[in-house]
Amino acid sequence: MGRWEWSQLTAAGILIGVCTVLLIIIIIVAAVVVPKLGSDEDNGDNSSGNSNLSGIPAGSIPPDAPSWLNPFLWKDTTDFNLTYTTATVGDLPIMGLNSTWDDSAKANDHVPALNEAWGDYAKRPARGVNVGGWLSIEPFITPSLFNYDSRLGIVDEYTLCKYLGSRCESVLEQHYATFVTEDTFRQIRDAGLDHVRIPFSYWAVQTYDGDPYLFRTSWRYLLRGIEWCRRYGLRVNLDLHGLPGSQNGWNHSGRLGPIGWLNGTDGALNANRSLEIHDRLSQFFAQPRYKNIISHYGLANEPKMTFLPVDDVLAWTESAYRLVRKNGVADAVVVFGDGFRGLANWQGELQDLSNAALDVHQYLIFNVNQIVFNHSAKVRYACEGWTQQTLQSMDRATGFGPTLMAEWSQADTDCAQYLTNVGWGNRWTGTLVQGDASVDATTPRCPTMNSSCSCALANAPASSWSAPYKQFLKMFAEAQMSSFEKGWGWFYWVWDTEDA
Ligand SMILES: *[C@@H]1O[C@H](CO)[C@@H](O)[C@H](O)[C@H]1NC(C)=O
Ligand SMILES: *[C@@H]1O[C@H](CO)[C@@H](O)[C@H](O)[C@H]1NC(C)=O
Ligand SMILES: *[C@@H]1O[C@H](CO)[C@@H](O)[C@H](O)[C@H]1NC(C)=O
Ligand SMILES: *[C@@H]1O[C@H](CO)[C@@H](O)[C@H](O)[C@H]1NC(C)=O
Ligand SMILES: *[C@@H]1O[C@H](CO)[C@@H](O)[C@H](O)[C@H]1NC(C)=O
Ligand SMILES: *[C@@H]1O[C@H](CO)[C@@H](O)[C@H](O)[C@H]1NC(C)=O
Ligand SMILES: *[C@@H]1O[C@H](CO)[C@@H](O)[C@H](O)[C@H]1NC(C)=O
Ligand SMILES: *[C@@H]1O[C@H](CO)[C@@H](O)[C@H](O)[C@H]1NC(C)=O
Ligand SMILES: CC(=O)N[C@H]1CO[C@H](CO)[C@@H](O)[C@@H]1O
Repeated sequence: MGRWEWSQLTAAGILIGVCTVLLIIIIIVAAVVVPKLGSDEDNGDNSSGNSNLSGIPAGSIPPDAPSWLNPFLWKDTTDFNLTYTTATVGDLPIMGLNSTWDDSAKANDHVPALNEAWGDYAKRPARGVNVGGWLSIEPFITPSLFNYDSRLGIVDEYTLCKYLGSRCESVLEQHYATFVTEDTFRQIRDAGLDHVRIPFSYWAVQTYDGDPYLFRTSWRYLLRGIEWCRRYGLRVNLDLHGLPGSQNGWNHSGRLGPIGWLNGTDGALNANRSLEIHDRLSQFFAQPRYKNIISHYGLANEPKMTFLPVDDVLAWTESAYRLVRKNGVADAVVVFGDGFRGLANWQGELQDLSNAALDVHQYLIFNVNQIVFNHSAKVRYACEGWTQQTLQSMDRATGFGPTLMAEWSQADTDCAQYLTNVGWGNRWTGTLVQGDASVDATTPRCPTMNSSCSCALANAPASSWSAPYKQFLKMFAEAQMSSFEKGWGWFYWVWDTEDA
């Protein structure tokens, strides 16, 4: 996380055998182009939208068309079909999509084209990356969006849009249009990857009860992103990252605070709303055009099952699974989060769901007893610990069975700006005080565990990193890929951050 973007993993050099098995060489040739926020679009728009779209007469759009059907109000019209249509599937607009599609592209010569079967993920694990911080924003990924006086308490998408009010639309659309572009997917393909996980949140589909979230604008960017993946032969893992009420109370669910999904007064209502969201999404993504490209359909990112009643989450997951299949999402792997409850606890749970996979997110920086590992201990744990966990989970006798790692990183510290939260310190230097003693870190948690713990190295420009440090990063990544390829594969977190 933070500075540990995929593109900094330059594995083109000598392969070091960190695990006892042969490692897979991933040739990274990507050079990151950092999208700059705040620049003006040059496609003829003014502050409120496009006033001149070539080929589209203004009169072709009814004056009362809602903004999501009116390209004259879109900041970016590249590659969208601008012909007006009110057609929907699952009550979600198809506006912007072309009628035909072409699934003949393949990401590289080692994987099948989209219109050929991928085969068994246990034999050909996914190698992917997340376009995180794009349609579900996160302060550490785009700190410039959260650059306000701390007294305003702007810490997540909810508080940001609440503060911005009607300006939320232009700020977020500017971000959607620039943070991820067609070139992003081309670079992902060129980096040797074959899958992309796209996090998005429920307000792409629906908003409720005075939600401040920007309604639906992210929907068309999601659809265009999928089309761009198609162009480069990349398969897509759809990741519903924020659910009504918040499934984990973390900032990246949209709203930091109490969990309101399956908990609290509106817990059941929010569970029902989440099913309604999946009812619509799965009708939409059951269309033939998505059959080959949506390889993974995610139900809920990181439900906090260490707090939520486990049986309620399992029952919700089963209902969502059956709904999605009933609506015709037939081929995609249906993905659900491990809920941080320990992989062994999944043995015997939900095992009758076919083509479903457990999603585990592996990091060492969010735990005060693991972040202190020195470099060799981190690599060792990534090799041994995570191989053992993956094998245990993949075996239906000792775990759930199919298991993938849809998030992991090379992060060694939690030093990046806003990584823990806007305004909070970090574990590394022992400055993380959040009012909960069970997770606070008030003494330094770098390997020396004393006042020499510093963020200076981790936060320095990559160009200043030493050769041994870069070698550690490479070995740490290779160890993880080796472990995760004993399962159904992996998705690096995250492709890009603003300061990369
Ligand atoms: C800006 O675009 C809007 C929407 O198309 C249009 O109504 C308005 O006249 C334009 N304003 C300027 C100054 O071009
Ligand atoms: C609209 O755009 C077209 C080409 O994209 C250009 O030729 C034309 O001059 C523009 N009209 C106005 C009023 O800006
Ligand atoms: C849709 O079709 C138009 C016209 O052929 C094309 O310019 C555009 O690139 C297409 N969009 C996508 C996402 O393929
Ligand atoms: C653009 O959308 C319209 C309306 O849905 C459709 O009739 C047309 O075929 C689409 N154009 C292309 C190039 O796919
Ligand atoms: C569960 O909901 C209650 C009532 O809204 C709330 O006070 C509590 O903080 C929630 N629990 C968590 C862990 O968010
Ligand atoms: C949500 O609740 C409503 C009202 O009780 C019910 O009609 C609907 O079937 C529920 N939706 C789902 C997907 O369970
Ligand atoms: C790293 O940590 C391991 C386990 O605590 C220890 O055995 C090893 O000596 C340490 N290595 C260095 C270089 O400090
Ligand atoms: C921190 O601990 C390390 C290893 O024990 C030691 O070498 C170093 O001098 C200590 N630094 C300070 C400032 O105490
Ligand atoms: C308090 C909180 O929710 N913090 C999380 C905010 O999101 C980052 C990732 O973007 C996490 O690392 C924090 O734990």
